[in-house]
Amino acid sequence: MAFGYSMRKTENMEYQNLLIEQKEDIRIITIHRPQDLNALNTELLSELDCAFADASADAETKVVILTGEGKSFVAGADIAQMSAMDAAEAKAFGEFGADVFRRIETMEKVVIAAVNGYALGGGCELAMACDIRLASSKAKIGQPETGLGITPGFNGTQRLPRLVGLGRAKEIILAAETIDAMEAYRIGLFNKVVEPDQLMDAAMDLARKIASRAQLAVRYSKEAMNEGVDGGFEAGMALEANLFALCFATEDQKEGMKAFLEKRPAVFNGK
Ligand code: CO8
Repeated sequence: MAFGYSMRKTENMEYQNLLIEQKEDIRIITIHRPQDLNALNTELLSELDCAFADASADAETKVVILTGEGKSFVAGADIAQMSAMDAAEAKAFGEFGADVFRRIETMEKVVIAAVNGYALGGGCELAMACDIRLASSKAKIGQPETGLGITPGFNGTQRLPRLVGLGRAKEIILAAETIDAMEAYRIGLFNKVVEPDQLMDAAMDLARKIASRAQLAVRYSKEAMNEGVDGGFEAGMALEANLFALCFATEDQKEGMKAFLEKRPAVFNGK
């Protein structure tokens, strides 16, 4: 699948709307535009694109956690910016955001969304572009666009039905429904819900678990799942067969199986 990031590193990039932290081999990207509840404008989308490209190129980073500062993960695309757009500008903005999200979704490293609060419109779409969604019990998620006179524009119409089924997706999008964290968990939109002060610990625990696995196997598994969902079962079958075989050319496959037979934990080197 030809998406994800090429190896461009954005050395010394200064972000106006993001905080970047490195904890062990885990990169934490925090969206920080709290005065507007982390609403996504063009500048913030560009910064996200750079920050994920940087995490992708960073050899130390194995897993990325994406979260938001304050009471919101992302309260949607910036309505003030969008309100002045004509159709051509809206198309360009929608396509830019959709491309940024698609690069996040298809990057070779795992991305965990730690949904701390509102994830509405573009925020719901951004969370859905991440591989796994953990949420605070205070989180609220939904697609309010039809109440603003628009459709979702960062591919919510495509990702939501894939995650929760067509009927539920239609209810959420057509009725512009915002649902609470437990309901989102019940329908499979959130993987797990924890108390607000436990959210980052839960995200770190999961990130560490994934980071401890054989990284090529993690990457290939993600790629095969994405391909199957997007390109169909047979395309996914073919890709899985190739990637499965490729694993047998890795040092980590030798180590993983040897460690099992020797009844000891595996020590992977990512090769
Ligand atoms: N855009 C711009 N500003 C926002 C947004 C937003 N999406 N959300 C909140 N803000 C601002 C508010 O205007 C307010 O600013 P100010 O203090 O200057 O008045 C500040 O953030 C705080 O917000 P509230 O006072 O409203 O806070 P509340 O706690 O009362 O309410 C809510 C929180 C419920 C989240 C409320 O702010 C809200 O409903 N926000 C809008 C949610 C929404 O409709 N999101 C969807 C936007 S559309 C979208 O995302 C489309 C994506 C695809 C785009 C494709 C492009 C073509």
